[in-house]
Amino acid sequence: MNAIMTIHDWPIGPYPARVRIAIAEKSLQPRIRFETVHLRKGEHKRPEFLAKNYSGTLPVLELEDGTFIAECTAITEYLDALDGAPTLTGRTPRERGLIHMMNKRAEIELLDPISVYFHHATPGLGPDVELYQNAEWGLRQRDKALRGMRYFDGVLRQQPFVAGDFFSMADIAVIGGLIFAELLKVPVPEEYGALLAWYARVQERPSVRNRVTMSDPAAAMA
Ligand code: GTS
Repeated sequence: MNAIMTIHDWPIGPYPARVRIAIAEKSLQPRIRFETVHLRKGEHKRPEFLAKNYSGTLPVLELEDGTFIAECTAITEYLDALDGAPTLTGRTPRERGLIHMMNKRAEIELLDPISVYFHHATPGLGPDVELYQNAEWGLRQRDKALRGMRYFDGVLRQQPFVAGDFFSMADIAVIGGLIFAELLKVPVPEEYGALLAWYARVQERPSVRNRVTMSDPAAAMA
């Protein structure tokens, strides 16, 4: 019997989306249960949750033996390695190095800046959660994310996927960034045609298309 794992989750969140996509790519849905942590109520900053993830962020993977693994990259690496046949994090040392680099670059140049924009230059998660905001810093980070989009457009002019010839964890990180940007109405500029074409293509993958309905968000948010 395969163990059931828990994802501590926010169903519509862009970071949790990364792990939901990885779960579907690996066909692990039957082994996962989702437990919603209400970000807008600040549940992720309470001591009970901080004991699971010191950083106070979602998602967190809980293994059946009580181990907690936080950070999308770490969770994806764990899930990808489970069946001994990695598809998302690379098989050869070269693939693994390139995917890790591009995944990190997607976080540094696109996803994390757009998240900072959300928390600092928009109402974010609301006044009870956003205890310190710096709008100027947030707006700078939005500009950084737009520069990141230009960079990834250039990458995708050269190759079909973010880290090379196949869909990987690095694509999922850029998808997370574009999901976040879409939610905040920061569109990808029209001239970034390669990025837009890639995004249209990856959105056709069932893992990306069905990520929110993977759990039952209506019930989870009730
Ligand atoms: N580096 C972390 C990771 O990769 O897992 C970042 C995770 C993260 O920022 N998650 C968001 C969060 O917990 C979830 S969401 O914004 O995508 O819904 N944010 C809450 C907060 O207060 O920062």
